[in-house]
Amino acid sequence: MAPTDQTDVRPPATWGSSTVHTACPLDCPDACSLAVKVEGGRILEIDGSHSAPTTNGFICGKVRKFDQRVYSSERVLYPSIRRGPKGRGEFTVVPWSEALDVIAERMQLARETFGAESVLPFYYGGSNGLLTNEMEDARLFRRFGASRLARTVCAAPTTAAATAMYGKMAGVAYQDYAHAKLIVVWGANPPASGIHLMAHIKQAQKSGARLVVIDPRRTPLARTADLHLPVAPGTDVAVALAVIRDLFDTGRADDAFLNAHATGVDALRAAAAPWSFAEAAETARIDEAHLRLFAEWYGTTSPAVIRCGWGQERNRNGGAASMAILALPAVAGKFGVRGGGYTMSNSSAYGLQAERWINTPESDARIVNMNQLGRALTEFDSPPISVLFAYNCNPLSTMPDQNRVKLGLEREDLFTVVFEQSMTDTAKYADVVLPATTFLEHYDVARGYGAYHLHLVQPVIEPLGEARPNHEVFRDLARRLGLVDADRDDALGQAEGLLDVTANLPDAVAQALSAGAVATGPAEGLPIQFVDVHPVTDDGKVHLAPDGVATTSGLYAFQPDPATTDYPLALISPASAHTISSTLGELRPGIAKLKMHPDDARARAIEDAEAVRIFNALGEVWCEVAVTPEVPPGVVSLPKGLWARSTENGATSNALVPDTLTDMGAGACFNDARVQVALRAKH
Ligand SMILES: Nc1nc2c(c(=O)[nH]1)N[C@H]1C(S)=C(S)[C@@H](COP(=O)(O)OP(=O)(O)OC[C@H]3O[C@@H](n4cnc5c(=O)[nH]c(N)nc54)[C@H](O)[C@@H]3O)O[C@H]1N2
Ligand SMILES: Nc1nc2c(c(=O)[nH]1)N[C@H]1C(S)=C(S)[C@@H](COP(=O)(O)OP(=O)(O)OC[C@H]3O[C@@H](n4cnc5c(=O)[nH]c(N)nc54)[C@H](O)[C@@H]3O)O[C@H]1N2
Ligand code: SF4
Ligand SMILES: [Mo]
Repeated sequence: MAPTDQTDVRPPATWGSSTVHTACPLDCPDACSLAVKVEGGRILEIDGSHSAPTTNGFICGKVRKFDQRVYSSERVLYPSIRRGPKGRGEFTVVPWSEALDVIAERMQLARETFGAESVLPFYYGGSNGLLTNEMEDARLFRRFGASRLARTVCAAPTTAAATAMYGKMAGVAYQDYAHAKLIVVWGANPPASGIHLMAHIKQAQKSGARLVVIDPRRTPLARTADLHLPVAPGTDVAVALAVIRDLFDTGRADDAFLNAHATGVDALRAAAAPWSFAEAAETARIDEAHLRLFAEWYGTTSPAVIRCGWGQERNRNGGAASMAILALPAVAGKFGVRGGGYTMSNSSAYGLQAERWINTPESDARIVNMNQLGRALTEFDSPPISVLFAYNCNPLSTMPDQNRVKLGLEREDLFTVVFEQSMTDTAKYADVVLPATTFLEHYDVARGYGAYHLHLVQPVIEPLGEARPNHEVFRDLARRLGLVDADRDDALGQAEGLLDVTANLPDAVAQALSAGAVATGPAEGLPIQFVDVHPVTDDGKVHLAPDGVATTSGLYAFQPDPATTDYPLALISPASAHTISSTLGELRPGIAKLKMHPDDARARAIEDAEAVRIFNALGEVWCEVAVTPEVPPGVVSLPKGLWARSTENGATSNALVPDTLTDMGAGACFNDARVQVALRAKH
């Protein structure tokens, strides 16, 4: 079907052939290389290719079935305008030109009535490559003067910690895990959330490496570990500091390394001093002997690598925890050898910079923290949010305090645009819905934040219906608002022209991209920390007690468990193998299950598979229960990324998640909800 407005996606050279090579830009550390079979312009099969080294021809089940999402009856295919009440999801199809005219008018009206800050762009873009997030959209909204968004929903505390301490130094490559003798997987669950690390962990295990998993849940990975520390959510800072104290006490701290390469050693040592093994084990609700064993293994084994994830950051102590974990390899002197050090996010490894391309300075408009969207929509009044433009994001499903977000979206005086691929829970609340292409229909540049991959995403089929890529739509809207650069407009109309962004890349990377190859690594070969890559701090050292780091509780501070007698259980909502955040949630069958420990179930006379109500002062979720020792007593777990349809009452874990912020980075506290659970009579 021909789009009604101009389109500039040119079929790639391989168009019409049976297999197109592309890459996966979804919010996953791995950024796989893909081989997609097409016939008659339709996707037949999506599989891994061998061009990216760690993909090695194999991908996850989610993306293997991504064609079901592309061709789903819930795909948004045409621009449309709301006809029923907000949230009902009833729309009338209109031409692109009409939809964009209406949006431009409403944005102008909002600016005239309340000022430009009353327009709020709302995006995250985790599943977008470099060309479809904070590019043409950033130009438009900066030039318009819209409110700025703090993109804090994910990795805010870890980024704050890694930046202050190491300047986001590049991490240990997946392949180099094979060289480690001790692997610590801390707050990460790679069998679900970054599967390509697993082959390298297994290879190391075969060569005799030990595996330690630090995770409240007894995950399948934890079951294969030599040691599993089922820490209570939010207590990692105590555990890491106890190990650091022990390293100093036993003389296993690497003084030579610390003297040469670190600052803030005394402050860290002082912060660790109160954390005896006994104190930390009691705080984290783990076995003291196990904690001692971990400290001994970590203090005496090399190469040792820590895969630090994001599970530990999503609570009130997330920044302190991430800092204490990142301090470990410095104190213990684990750097400087292949397979030693840490991996957190490698997203900065290529030094990519879109600023030159955006060619517009940041405005000084107010900054809205995305984790407090509900508050912004319902409480801000100087000016109020009058236009919400959501894209690359599904906030009703993925942001904290869902009921407040919903209240905001229900406001009759709010004009909401949702630019989407699927009729998400958020899109149902839109006044105007715009259809977006998927990564199988547009150009992008995918960058791994775990695996060192950077490669071209190219369309394998023509856009479905009237779906259009972000840059086209934002440019068209900018043109209507008189905000385009006359001299760049045409060039940027070409998908190839958009790849001009590669002009900002280091030569080797740009060449690899334009040749359709995969750029790997920030250095020649795979980087060894403190040999090939170094802290990107002012003095090139690791800062164990960085000056000026903003924390609400103090460096390495532990804030106690917020549980109350009314709400004694900690609710966590980790990544599941079925979705990427809420993407693909439309394909999830059945009602979600809350995992609960047998002791907690018994205390509430709840049996496996019964219908339950999970509640706190913010809301409630109706679903089923799975009674299992996989979660420890006092902790319950629901999957991340559920859509309303996956529970009996349409609310998901985020209806119970407070919009409080983490100690550093103003991040979201998804794993810090406290709840009660009760039996619910089945209808
Ligand atoms: N299949 C799949 N893959 C994904 C995603 C997805 O939704 N699905 N999401 C992607 C995104 S957006 C991200 S940010 C990454 C996240 O990647 P991960 O960090 O691996 O994922 P999470 O599931 O958030 O957290 C990992 C583990 O932390 C545990 N955990 C929870 N609270 C704590 C705590 O206080 N301390 C410790 N030590 N552990 C804790 C959880 O039980 C979980 O097993 O994954 C990406 N990959
Ligand atoms: N309870 C709980 N909630 C969580 C988390 C948790 O651990 N627990 N994790 C959080 C984390 S780590 C993250 S990163 C966030 C992610 O939260 P979101 O940013 O909301 O991510 P998704 O749910 O994947 O939604 C992205 C949407 O963007 C759309 N999209 C994709 N590409 C394009 C495009 O090119 N153009 C347009 N216009 N649209 C596009 C997709 O169709 C999809 O609906 O979720 C957070 N929410
Ligand atoms: S979601 Fe992750 S594992 Fe799956 S194809 Fe994409 S990059 Fe690979
Ligand atoms: Mo994330």
